[in-house]
Amino acid sequence: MLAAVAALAGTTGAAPHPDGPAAAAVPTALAATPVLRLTFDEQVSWRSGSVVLDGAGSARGTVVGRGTLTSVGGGSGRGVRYPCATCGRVVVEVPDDPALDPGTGDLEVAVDVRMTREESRRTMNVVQKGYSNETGGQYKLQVDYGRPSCVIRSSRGRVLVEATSTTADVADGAWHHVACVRTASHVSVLVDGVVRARRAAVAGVLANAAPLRIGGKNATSASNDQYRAELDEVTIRIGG
Ligand SMILES: [Ca+2]
Repeated sequence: MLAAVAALAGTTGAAPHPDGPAAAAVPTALAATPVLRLTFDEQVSWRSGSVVLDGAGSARGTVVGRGTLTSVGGGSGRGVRYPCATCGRVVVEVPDDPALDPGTGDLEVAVDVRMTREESRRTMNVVQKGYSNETGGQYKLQVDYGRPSCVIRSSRGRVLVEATSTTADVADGAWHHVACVRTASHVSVLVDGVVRARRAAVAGVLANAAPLRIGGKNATSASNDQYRAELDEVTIRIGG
């Protein structure tokens, strides 16, 4: 696998150590204006059917499922608490929009998360567009057992990047900014602005007809990988 990665890196002119933290010239976050930003700054409770506004006050998402999202002190302003382990399943769905599909371009999926160790003891999908078998591909940011990881599936295949080190652990009860960044040559997991895992991967076409879902893959399914902690500031950026 490493040889394959090196070969891919060689074809794209990437740094000589594509998986190492010393790799240079790899953007770690996109400067592009967000195509979506959900701030959760309203101090309300969201139930099934509730509308979720973006940072400009426009309706962008809808709460789906059986459960309640409650307002909490957030990573910036207010944030939202997802249902506890016995409190139902719920996701925020943002309808499909071509603006949320990177095509062959750069992509950043970012979110602030806060969870305790106990809350972290499960697999949790935080932000995703598309299922694993979705026509057109999938992007997904998840936190499994307190460690963030990113899945990017495009016309060039599926890439899973897991941040497994203790430095990437986000289950300490504090807010952490987690991001998945895809560039032309790499997929990276960032925690609080620091690259904690990275793999070389040539960017393929990623564009699907699925909604963006926040907090789970499908609220109607028991195997929802339901998020059961706090989150804030869901941000999607697409670059050239
Ligand atoms: Ca907020």
